[in-house]
Amino acid sequence: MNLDQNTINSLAEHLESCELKAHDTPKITDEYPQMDWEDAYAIQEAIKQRKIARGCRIIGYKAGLTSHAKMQQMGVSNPVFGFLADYFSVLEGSAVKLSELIHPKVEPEIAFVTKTALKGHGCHIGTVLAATDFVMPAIEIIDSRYRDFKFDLKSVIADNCSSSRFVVGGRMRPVADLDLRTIGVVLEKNGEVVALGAGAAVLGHPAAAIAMLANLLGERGEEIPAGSLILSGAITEAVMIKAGDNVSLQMQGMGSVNVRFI
Ligand code: 0L1
Ligand code: MG
Repeated sequence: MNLDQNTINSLAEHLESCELKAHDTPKITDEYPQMDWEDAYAIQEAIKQRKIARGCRIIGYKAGLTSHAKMQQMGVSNPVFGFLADYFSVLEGSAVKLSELIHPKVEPEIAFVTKTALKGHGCHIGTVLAATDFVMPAIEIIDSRYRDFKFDLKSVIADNCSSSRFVVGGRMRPVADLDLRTIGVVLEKNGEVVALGAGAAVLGHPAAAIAMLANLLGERGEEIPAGSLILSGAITEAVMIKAGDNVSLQMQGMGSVNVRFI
């Protein structure tokens, strides 16, 4: 690690305040170019601890930049991982207020809910599927705190991987009778198709993203608890939205989920 604990805490406070007040900021590596990967995850962890101290519950995790489409869109080559706090969850049918966000985008994802804990090392697709209670369609609403989306991977990790909101819906499906690689997804905005793809866009199999996350957490002595919700990463590139937009995600065999923005 290259940053001391005081710097980590003050960067966590800064980034969380940007999130809560919907203010943007230059990427933090401009001021701290020496920041390394461990520092980046330590800042994310400090943001998580700030939320827990205020009474938030951590309900799960997310994998990001897991598809070639997203990696290409962002100009990076590795997945990243963040956490989901309780208030990130938007109930289907309610509206997301754009005044609470900076410059949000939507992404179609498969959400996994675990029935047993997952702990790396050595997790693989089979371990993940065995620990999965059900999967369901999810729309992730990402909202990077970085001005004009000018960021690098370390700054993104520190910023909890642009986590902001998500909505799940459609049908809960057990994984035993699904091939998650071939599940087709269609994302519509205001009735027009804006992105489409299949589950295999996420690292060849969406469960591979969950396995990577479990293995990363395992290195730190942590596990994914039973009952966690995990967003496995965008199947397509992210799509910008504005007030008045209605977004609908259809996932083959899993129904649809909708969200509107005001
Ligand atoms: O969910 C994700 O794919 C994380 C994206 C991080 C970068 C961005 O804000 O697009
Ligand atoms: Mg995402």
